[in-house]
Formats: sequence, C-alpha cells, structure tokens
Amino acid sequence: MSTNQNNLSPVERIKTKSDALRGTLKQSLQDSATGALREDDQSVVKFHGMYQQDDRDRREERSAKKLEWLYSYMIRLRLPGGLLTPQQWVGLHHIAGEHSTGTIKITTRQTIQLHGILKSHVKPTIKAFNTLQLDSIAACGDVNRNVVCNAHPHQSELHAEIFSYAAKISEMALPKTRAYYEVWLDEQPLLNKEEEADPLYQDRYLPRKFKVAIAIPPYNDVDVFANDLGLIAIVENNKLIGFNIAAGGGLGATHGNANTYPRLGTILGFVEPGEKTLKAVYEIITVQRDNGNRSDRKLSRLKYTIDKMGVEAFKAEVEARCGFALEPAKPFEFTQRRDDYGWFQNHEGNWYYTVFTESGRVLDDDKVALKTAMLEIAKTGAANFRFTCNQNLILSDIAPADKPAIESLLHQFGIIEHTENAGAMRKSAIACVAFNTCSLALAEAQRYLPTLITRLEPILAKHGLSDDDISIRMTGCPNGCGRPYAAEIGLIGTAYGQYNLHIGGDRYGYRLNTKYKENLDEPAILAELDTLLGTYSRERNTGETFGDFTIRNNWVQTNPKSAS
Ligand code: SRM
Ligand code: SF4
Repeated sequence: MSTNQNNLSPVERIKTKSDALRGTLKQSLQDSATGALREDDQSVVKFHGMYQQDDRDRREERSAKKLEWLYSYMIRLRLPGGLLTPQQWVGLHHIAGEHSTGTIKITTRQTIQLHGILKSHVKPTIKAFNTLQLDSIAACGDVNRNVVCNAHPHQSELHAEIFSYAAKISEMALPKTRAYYEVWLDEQPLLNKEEEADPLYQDRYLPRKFKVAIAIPPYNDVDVFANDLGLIAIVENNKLIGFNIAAGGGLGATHGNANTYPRLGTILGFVEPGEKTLKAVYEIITVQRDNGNRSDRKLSRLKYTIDKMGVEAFKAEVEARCGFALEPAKPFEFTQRRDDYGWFQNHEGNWYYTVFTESGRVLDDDKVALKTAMLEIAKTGAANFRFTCNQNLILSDIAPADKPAIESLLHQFGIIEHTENAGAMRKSAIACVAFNTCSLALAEAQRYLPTLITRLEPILAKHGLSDDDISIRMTGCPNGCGRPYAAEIGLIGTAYGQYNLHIGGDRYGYRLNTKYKENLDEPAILAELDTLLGTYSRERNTGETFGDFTIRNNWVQTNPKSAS
C-alpha cells in the first residue's frame, strides 16, 4: 500500500524540504509586519510543539477594522507521564502570566498548553521553559507525541518502574534534528549535518501524528485503546513481567466522510519488558512510517494502515522487523477510568491529593482561586505536580511531615470544598478546548460543558443519579480531542450550539459509542437525556452502568470498531 510519490499531500513536501524542520522559521519570526508565520512554517512549527492560532471571538471585529486576525501561538510541553517539580510549576505559573493568557491548561494527554502567546513572545517563552529544563519538541507534528502513563503512584507499587517507560519511549522516538535548539535557543548551526541523521524519521517523518499510552490495570485513566499504540502492563507476583501491545487506536473522524472513523486498538500480543518492549514500539512506528498513507491525511493514521494491511499481516511485518514473535496476550481487566479524588497514601507512605480541575483549566475565577492556590503549594517545595489524562492535577509525593501544611493551604483556598462539592458526572467529564482558540472548532466545548452539566444536574437528581459517575465528554468537532467516542455520553459539535449525541460506550474504555441523534441543541439534549436517564434509573440491573444499559436496551448496537 505504498503511496504514489506523485500524489503526496502538500505537508509531505513541506516536511522533506524543511531542512530538518528549520523551514524559514527564523525569517518568519523576524517579520514584524504580521503576527503570522509564512505558510509552510505554520506546518513546520507544529513539530516544535506549537500551533499558530487566532482569537476566533475577535475575527469579526478585526475584519471590520480591516486588521489581520489576532494571531497568537499555543505552546504544548513535552512531558512524558505528565510530571513537574514544584520549582517547575512556579516557573510555569510566571511564564503563563508573562507571555500567555495566564490560564494553564492541562490537556487530555497529560501535559500543559499555554495559549495566546504573541509572535514576539514565542522565543522568550521557549527560552524560559528551557531554563526549567522543559521543552516542547515533538509535542505536535507527524511524530511520536507526548507519551502518557497512569498518573497516580498509589495505583501500583510498580508505578515508578512502569512510569519510566514513558520517558524511555519519548527519548527513543525524539527527532534527532537540532532545529529546535537553533531556532529558539540560538544554538550555533551544525557544521556536519550527518550528526543529526535520523534513522527513525529520516527526512519525511511519519505520515501523521503517533500516540503511545501505558496503562497499569485495573486503571485505564490513559484510555489506552484510543492510542496508536497502547502498552498494558502485566504484573504477576508484584513483578512487571511485560506488556500486552494494542495497536491501531485513534478517534479522529470527519463529518460526512464515511472513510474516516474512530477505532479502538487491537491487541497484537505480549512482549517482555526492557529492550524487547522498546524494540516492538520502535518497529511498530517504522511499519507505520513505511506503510501509512501519505496522500490523504484524513486516512493516514495507523488505524487505517492496520485496517488496510489486515491485523495479521501488520503483526507479521512488526515481528519480522523485530526479529522475534509476540507471545499470546495475557489476561487483564480494567475496572476504573475516572480519577480518584482527594487524599491517598502509597505503599511508601507518601501522600497524594487529586484536585478537581474542570476541563483542565488552572485559573482563578469567581468560584475558586485554583491558580493562586497551586502557586502557594508549589512554593512550599513539598509537592510534585502530576497531570492526568482526565485533565486533573495530582499534588504528589508529599512526605507525611509535609501533609499538614499542604492540607492547610488546600483548606485555606477552598480547594477541598471545590473538589468534594463537584457532582459525580462533573468529575467524570472531559471537554476539549474548542473556542476561542481551536481553528477546527464548530461548537463550544470547555466553555460550555460546565454549564450544560449544571442544567443536567437537576435531571440527574430527579432520577436519583447524582452519585453515578456516568462519563460524559464533549468536543467542538469530530476530531475527538476529548475522546467523546469512548464515553457513555458523547456530544460532538456539528455547528455552533449543535451536537450529535452518541451513546453505548462503556465506562472503562473498551467499547466505542454510536451516534444516536444528530444536531441537537441544548433543549433537545436535555430532553433526550431526561428520557434516557429516567429509563436507565428505573430499569437498570444492579450495578449496571448507563453505557451497558443502552446496549442491553437496544438503543444502539455495539460499535464494531471497539477494542479487540
Ligand atoms: Fe487534538 C487537533 C487540542 C488531544 C485528535 N487538537 C487538535 C488541535 C491542535 C487543532 C488544530 O489542529 O488546529 C487542537 C488545539 C486546540 C487548542 O486551541 O488548544 C487540539 N487535542 C487537543 C487537546 C489540547 C484537547 C484538550 O482539551 O485537552 C489535547 C492535547 C493533547 C496533548 O497534550 O497532546 C488533544 N486530540 C487529542 C486526542 C485525545 C488523545 O490523544 O487521547 C485526540 C483523539 C485521539 C486521536 O489522536 O485519534 C485528538 N486533535 C485530534 C485530531 C484528529 C486526528 C485524526 O486522526 O483525525 C486533530 C485534527 C488533526 O490532526 O488534523 C486534532
Ligand atoms: Fe478543536 Fe475539534 Fe480538537 Fe475540540 S475536538 S480541540 S474543537 S480539533
């Protein structure tokens, strides 16, 4: 299925002639006549972890004044496993205030984004991050993205060992080019370009983004099957014996394009830990590099490569490149995907507090001064900051002696109250960024889902479901950044104020949902959910989740692209 070289997508040409991702970024940055980058550089800059965006709330006003759109940049950190020291959080807080909108956004891939950074501030921002030993290399672009791992160290005594694979995989799959250091950090250009030869990415990189997740059963907070490549840790007698490998997950789809679809991963087999695991990950990436579609970017993710090659042929090719066969997959079970809120202690005696961070937005608003509170906690130096794929924040690795001081700050700023008082559905919800920065948004998501849940709460209460952590996820378009297709209730934007309603997904990330109703506005969403939730409440079996009930009740059929 190799792609016709004459039919390459424009991005393929931009990559190969980009001089190892340098493009003309330096010249683009110097052009003070516009807030934008040159067209090709807008693609190249993604590989440096940033996107050119504009304030969509202000497009009309700017156009009326005959001004160019208000361009700015989003920068996404590369943070394998999503961990910052308190010193790094303090630094991040100040960088956010000085260069961006000020809001620190925790993403669904366990990292941080800052928005609204003007062109003249991008380089100072990257430099400031560099002083904190943080970078944004490969956080976006056609490369391996941020590697995610179960966030909470209380979940397994082997957490640290398994967690270390996130950094190992991230390092292994990092592009070799020095472009980032030259463009943003003023490193002298290489005299010998051979030094940055890149056997993995060569000069064409991957056909599309590539995502890796590591899950430690029974917890699936990473939504492992939604990734191109998922590693499921297998632990026996308190020892990591290896990983089941799932491949071909991905959620993006395009309204009206039947060739595109969300798909959850297929388990290929089991591999021993260490070198063999890393080799298998590497070669799955090379098979995608060599076989992925480079003509049509809508069909270029690994899920389409696998479906075209067939699972068995794909697996055989991976094994041939590895020089070893995968063993049959080992049994495992996921029984939780949501975060555990509040205090937990791990086997070493350290304390952890998971803070409810609605839609991952760390800011001070009229409800809670979350950002100030986190700064004061970071200043104590007594807690690390870990991020979850559910967009929450864990104050972590707190020594018993330091717990009272942290707890007192949590009380002082009302964080404990804020976390405890949020309802079960709100605490299980995810919303993507959407407006005002996402150029692809058709409808609101993070600015609207909290309001919708407030309007749903009386309905939940009426049906006795206030404590039921039904998963609800909303995105502003079908790309699936908030993983709505893997939720019990998925709301996917089709136009401003309108959403497709999907149901039938399970609670733990094995089964995709299915479209149930199209183009609903808010009254229609509330009416539909009132009916569905009422029936569920009356007719469910003991312990039956909403997602499972919707399938048993034949409201929708099981989605055939679910995990297998
Ligand atoms: Fe995403 C594109 C935000 C997780 C699938 N995603 C975008 C862009 C960059 C829009 C763009 O291309 O111009 C969004 C930037 C919005 C903004 O203003 O910040 C964006 N995606 C996000 C984040 C920030 C959502 C959030 O609220 O947390 C997440 C950042 C993750 C990270 O830290 O790396 C984010 N995106 C996801 C996920 C979920 C996941 O990976 O677990 C998915 C679905 C899984 C998958 O990849 O299939 C996802 N994003 C997409 C797609 C569809 C890709 C596809 O295969 O079709 C696009 C569009 C594209 O690539 O063309 C996209
Ligand atoms: Fe933007 Fe769509 Fe992703 Fe939401 S799902 S952040 S609207 S690309």
